[in-house]
Amino acid sequence: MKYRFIVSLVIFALFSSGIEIAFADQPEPWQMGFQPAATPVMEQIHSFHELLLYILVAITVFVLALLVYVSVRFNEKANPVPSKTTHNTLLEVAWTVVPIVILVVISVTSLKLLYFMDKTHNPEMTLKVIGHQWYWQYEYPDDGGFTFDSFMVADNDLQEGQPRMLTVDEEVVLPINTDIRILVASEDVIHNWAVPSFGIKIDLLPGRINETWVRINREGVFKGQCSELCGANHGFMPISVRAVSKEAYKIWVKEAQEEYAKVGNHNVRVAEVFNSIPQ
Ligand SMILES: [Cu+2]
Repeated sequence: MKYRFIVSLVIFALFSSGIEIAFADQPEPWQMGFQPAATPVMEQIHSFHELLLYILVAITVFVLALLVYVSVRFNEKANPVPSKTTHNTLLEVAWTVVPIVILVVISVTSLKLLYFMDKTHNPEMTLKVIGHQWYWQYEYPDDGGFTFDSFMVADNDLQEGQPRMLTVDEEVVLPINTDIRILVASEDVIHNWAVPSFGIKIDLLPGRINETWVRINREGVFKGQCSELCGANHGFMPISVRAVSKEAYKIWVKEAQEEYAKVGNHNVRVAEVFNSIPQ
């Protein structure tokens, strides 16, 4: 009983100490695997990765066992007179067919996943992401077409609990359990909008629109970064997506439509933010 009480106290303390930290999906010190999945795509990437892991562990162990076996069984001492055998039909067919089967399994699974990731066929809403040197611009064409820019928060302006180089001034807000089409493009050079928990890493090209999709299955804050070398401040354009309930999203949209209608010349903000980043 006492033990349980202490555990719940610790959990409560952890959660109340920093909701931002407890719920944000972001890289952690000494992290080994992927970040937890928040979309069906990332769930499938997780299982595909597991499948590959099983296959490669099995192959590695098998080859290692063969090597150990031949060096023990067929070394000069144990086997002074080597056999002159050169062919074994069954063995040769096996070592051709088995790798083919493995490759077919990998390619079929991989192609299925690629097509699944490609697009959603019945999007309930669209988000546009436009890359700039060096910030993101987001547009909500289905909710009146308001748009805003999202900049990194410089070290000096960070508040407690906000992760360095992963915090932005304006988060993208999206509803959970909604098929969202994401259209991406760039205004200058190639950027890449990458959010690990969503299983998204897509190039933003000038003069071309690329498409991907998400269906976020839980509320939270999901962190990502630009993942294409796009110039001097490439490392200073993080992504922050806040996933909220559909009701909360509707309320946010109303506020956003008013707020972002007022935002004027964004070049002023560009100058402000870049002056605060140490060069
Ligand atoms: Cu970039």
